[in-house]
Amino acid sequence: MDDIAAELDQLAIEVPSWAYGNSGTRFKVFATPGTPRTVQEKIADAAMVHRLTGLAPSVALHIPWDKVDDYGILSSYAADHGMELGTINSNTFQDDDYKFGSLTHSDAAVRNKAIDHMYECIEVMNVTGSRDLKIWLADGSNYPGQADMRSRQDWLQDSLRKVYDRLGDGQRLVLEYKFFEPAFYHTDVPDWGTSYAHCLQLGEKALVCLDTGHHAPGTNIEFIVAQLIRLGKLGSFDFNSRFYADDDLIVGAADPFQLFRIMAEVVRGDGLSPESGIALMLDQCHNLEEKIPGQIRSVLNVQEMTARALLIDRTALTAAQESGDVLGANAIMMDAFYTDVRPGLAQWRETKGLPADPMEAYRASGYQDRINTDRQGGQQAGWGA
Ligand code: PSV
Ligand code: MN
Repeated sequence: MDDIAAELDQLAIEVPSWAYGNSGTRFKVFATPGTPRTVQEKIADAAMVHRLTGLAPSVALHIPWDKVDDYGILSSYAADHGMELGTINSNTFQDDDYKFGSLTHSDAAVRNKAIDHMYECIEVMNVTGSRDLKIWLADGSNYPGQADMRSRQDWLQDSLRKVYDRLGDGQRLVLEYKFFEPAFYHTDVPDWGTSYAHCLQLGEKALVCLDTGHHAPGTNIEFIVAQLIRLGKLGSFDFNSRFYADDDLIVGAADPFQLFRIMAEVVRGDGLSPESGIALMLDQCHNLEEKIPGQIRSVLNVQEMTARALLIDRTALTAAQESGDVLGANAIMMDAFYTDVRPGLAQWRETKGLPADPMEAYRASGYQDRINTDRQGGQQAGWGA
């Protein structure tokens, strides 16, 4: 562990404000006691995750779910809790006007409304000091012939250009892709190639956001990671797990080996350092499990798979690859993957004055009981859908 401690220290994961609110499926949203009613309470919960793990110093906001009158006061509130406000997530998928699209809509008035929303998000970033504006579009169509897919690409580039030109120094736009849902026939930004093409046209402040849940089964996601890092166009991750579609489950829960392989490419591409500019975010929902321990488990999963990825013997791997030693090379990867890093990470935490077992420390802290008692009345925060 000593050999990888310096790199491990660099790991910083951004948690999503919406993970602390209620969420569910279109069938039912189960509420939990203690759920935040305000963005301040979400930030307080996120701060608890960071206090116990030392891994999650920033929290991403979603506008309008986290709308407040004064973002300066909100930033100070976050700072008082040892947190920073991170990526600003735009939302152009819950307004009736966006039924047939937002930045890609055939009607310029609707496109302008969506562009104005992006401007509003940039205004928020100007106050919070956030670097990234995240754009995910629900835009698409359900039936062949329903929409002019080709024109929509042109409208999309025009709209994005207007947003891009509004970005200030040090600000960036990250364009997320998703292959389906809510549109079922065609999606306007379905894959990394489409996102990359638009970002390339826009310029260096536009980068791709890779949500691990947004690929077809069997997709080699680590290849996409390697390619985007190689091209200098990987802006951020939205980490989560999927079994079937966009399941938004705890990262590393469905397929820890896949998370290991992804982190191996991040490490291979020097993507852990702040200078890489790659934001490691979570984009998850906790439908059944308690939310704060769910987030603790998530950041620990990322740390565990990162540690294993850092343990890959790169020199030996390169030698095996170059000598055509197929099984030898594979064994080097598997040795790293099968290494139990949990005792080493517990020690790493103790050297930093953190609890050796953050899950247990949360249970023992009494925080959940406290918020269950304190947070009475008001409207519990939810996904908004
Ligand atoms: C869309 O499925 C998405 O991944 C986008 O990042 C949204 O902003 C987010 O989910 C909402 O949870
Ligand atoms: Mn996402």
